[in-house]
Amino acid sequence: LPELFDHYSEATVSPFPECGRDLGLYPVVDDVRWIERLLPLGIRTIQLRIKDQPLALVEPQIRQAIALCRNSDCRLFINDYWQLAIEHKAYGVHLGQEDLSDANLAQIRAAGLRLGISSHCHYEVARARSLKPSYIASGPIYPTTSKIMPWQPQGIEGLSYWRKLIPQPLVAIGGIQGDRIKAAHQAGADGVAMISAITASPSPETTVRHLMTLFS
Ligand code: TZP
Ligand code: MG
Repeated sequence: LPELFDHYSEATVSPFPECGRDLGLYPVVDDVRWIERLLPLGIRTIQLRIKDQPLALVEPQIRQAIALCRNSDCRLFINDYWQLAIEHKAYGVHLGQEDLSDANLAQIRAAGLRLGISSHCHYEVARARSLKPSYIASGPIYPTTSKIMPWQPQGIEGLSYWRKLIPQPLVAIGGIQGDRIKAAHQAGADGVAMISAITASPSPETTVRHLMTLFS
């Protein structure tokens, strides 16, 4: 394995622009209305992850989200829709490994957008690393009901392991809520991404305020 990683780290592609290591609490939401709601709480990193909606509903949300986050100085990563992200000058794009062969990474880089890439296993971590993205997201750390995946939860031990192999900023994702943030942060995560802990909370604002205090 170490040889495999050395080989990948020799790739000569230029790196994507940096996004910093202070990613912090990283809500992943499926509607721009969540962004409107969470920005006033001081969120500094957020992802708009819209799945299974017609493009006519997606584009205006992306446009609005970009404008809102620019005004609030919040790093907005657009999931999947890299062309719209470029067109409307988003902060960054987030892609899964299944998107990497179709997306034009050179175009994303040339437009100055940051790139985050998901990874769930050795092969995916190695592939992500070779592309020198702005950050790599690893998971699922804990069991999650927000995404169906073939991978087992990796636990904090798995996260510590990825930390040793990933030089880029690292985002932990999957089943993270409450005090689990602390463990993920201590294991070296620069950001902690969450869907249901925030969007399924009976009181998302209270939850987010509390979660932000744990990330320090
Ligand atoms: N990728 C890995 S786990 C996951 C994604 C998109 C879902 C995370 O959602 P939750 O509700 O925070 O477990
Ligand atoms: Mg995708």
